Amino acid sequence: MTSAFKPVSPREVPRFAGISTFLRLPFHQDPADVDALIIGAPFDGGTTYRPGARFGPRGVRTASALTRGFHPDPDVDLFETLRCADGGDVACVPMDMAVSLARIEARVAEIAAAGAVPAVIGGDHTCSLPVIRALAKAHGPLGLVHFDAHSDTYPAAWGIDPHHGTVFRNMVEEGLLRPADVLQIGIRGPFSTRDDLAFAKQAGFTVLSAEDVHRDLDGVLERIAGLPANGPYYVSFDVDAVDPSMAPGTGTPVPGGFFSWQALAMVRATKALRVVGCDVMEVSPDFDVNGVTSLLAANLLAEMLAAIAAHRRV
Ligand SMILES: [Mn+2]
Repeated sequence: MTSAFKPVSPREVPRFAGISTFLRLPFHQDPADVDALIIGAPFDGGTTYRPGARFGPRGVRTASALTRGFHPDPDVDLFETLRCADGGDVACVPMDMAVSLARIEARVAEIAAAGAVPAVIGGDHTCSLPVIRALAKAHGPLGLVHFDAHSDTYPAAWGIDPHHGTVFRNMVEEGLLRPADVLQIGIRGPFSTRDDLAFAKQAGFTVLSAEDVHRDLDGVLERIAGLPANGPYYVSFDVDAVDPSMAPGTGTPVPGGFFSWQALAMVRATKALRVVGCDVMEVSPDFDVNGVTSLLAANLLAEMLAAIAAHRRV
């Protein structure tokens, strides 16, 4: 399939030249023309510790210039399978969460209505809430593969709910998820209290720690691939799931996380699922070192798209 919705040829325009779009894709805002539309959600007003994820979309776009389209595992050429474009950023308002989340939801609703898959670059994890609100309206309740150091099912903070640590509880309370088909991976302590994971477990989530990944990655890959296939899924990757030594550019780092190769392998395993939307969140370039976090985040999002392409091919 030949399509205009693939990266500019690096033999015509060097990878370091031009205005940064995700994967050097065309900037194109109409989701009706593509299979996957990448959008930025530059909002970090739900952050409880170090701010800066509002700069995530810019950082990830710049770092994505070196990412290529053919993925040997799962043996798929992303751009021959999916027409992709960079749809630009949602116009978030830094000091107005309600307006920002409403605008993200409206944009994702447009993308879903056009039959395209939204791939969202955050922004803090609050931004996943309006994405899943829109997708659940379009597709019904979603299963979820959620990579994170934190369960993000925690209580309000300073009277504010939602924030970036509440959103997966909010989604359950709003009926947006199929809790039995939710896998949280990478969750680790220390926690604030002994009961921090009580909500997730009572809701019916399967919660796997980073240590579960380190001890038995193959078992975790099987858990992902073994999720019930009947139903739409969402993949959400908080970059703080990865160890801070490999992904320091984030707001709430926790030691003991994934190696980058483990993260990529787990994202690849989502090719078994029908994924209707995905995101990479919490990249905060001002805390990064030589852009390593943005580079990994760009590759994680590209790997999510390749997994979607691989799923559609079979
Ligand atoms: Mn998170």
